[in-house]
Amino acid sequence: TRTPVNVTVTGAAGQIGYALLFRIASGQLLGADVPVRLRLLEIPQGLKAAEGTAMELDDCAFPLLRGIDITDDPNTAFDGANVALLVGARPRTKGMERGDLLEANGGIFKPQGKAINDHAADDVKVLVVGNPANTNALIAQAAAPDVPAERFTAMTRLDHNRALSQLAARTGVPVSEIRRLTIWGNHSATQYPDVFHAEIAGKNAAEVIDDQAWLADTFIPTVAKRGAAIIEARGASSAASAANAAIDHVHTWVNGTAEGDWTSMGIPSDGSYGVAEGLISSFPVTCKDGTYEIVQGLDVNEFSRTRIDASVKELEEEREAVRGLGLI
Ligand code: NAX
Repeated sequence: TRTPVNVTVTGAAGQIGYALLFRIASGQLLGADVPVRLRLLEIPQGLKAAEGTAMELDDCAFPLLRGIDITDDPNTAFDGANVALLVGARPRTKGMERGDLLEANGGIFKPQGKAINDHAADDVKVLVVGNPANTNALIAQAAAPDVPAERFTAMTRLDHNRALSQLAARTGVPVSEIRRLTIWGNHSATQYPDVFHAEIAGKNAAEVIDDQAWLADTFIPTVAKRGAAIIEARGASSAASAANAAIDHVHTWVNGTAEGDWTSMGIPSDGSYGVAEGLISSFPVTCKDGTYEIVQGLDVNEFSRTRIDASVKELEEEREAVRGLGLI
């Protein structure tokens, strides 16, 4: 029998954690034949709720679930971790400046990065979901010099999926017929969902839509502000869709992208497409055998260039800010 894969989830008692853990335990993260062991990391105040979730996980009698450990110690939580989902973060509260937000999150992601560095398995793959996801991933990565930098990724798959769904609604074509969409840049309001290389039922998406005003004034802001629209409607931030995107991100990373398609992941830039090296920025990527590669050679038109540059500029500012705080 296969040895279980250790999956560490931080913020396990939160709302994304609640939507995520059952899907991991049922085999949807890694595959229906891959046993998993869960490690739940919470802050002390969250431990009791995490224990409650673990009781429910037990009560599902998932055949693939080989154990659950709950802890408030990152060194224990990341011990032997093969997959690390960093969901818990410090949310922005009223009156909080960006510097305060970055500093508070530095206090979370720096020690977690160090614990991953010192204790995780050699093949560890890290996905940061907690916001500001790209810069939190950068902080964790900087604290883990012994782990290959490309193992630290940030989630833009929810933005990718939101964009797919908006295109499907506009064109009446099912999402399964839409390929090669790209989210560029930061997981923030400056992100850029790019349809110029996308295909809708085999035809170029920009030509099918043929309405640049709709792209600029409706599509892009709808995707970028979808998180706020969910909060407005639901009275709580996206949880099940965020958990779903985290499942998709890791599943694709491990099991690969479909032939002829690609996905979007926040990954350390190698300088491709003029994105400053080292920034964790979203790119079009293909995945195979547990590794990913940036899709090369795409033409970037004027419309796209301006928007990619604006989002990358924001990432550079965030990097400068965390440098100034001594977090990287
Ligand atoms: P919740 O506030 O429901 O849960 C967060 C949990 O993290 C809490 O249980 C808290 O106790 C725990 N936590 C805090 N600090 C911790 C630490 N140092 N170690 C371990 N656990 C810790 O938030 P939830 O709705 O689950 O969202 C989690 C994060 O995902 C937030 O930062 C949110 O902004 C972010 N999101 C990111 C998205 C993305 O696309 N990248 C989309 C959804 C979501 O908004």
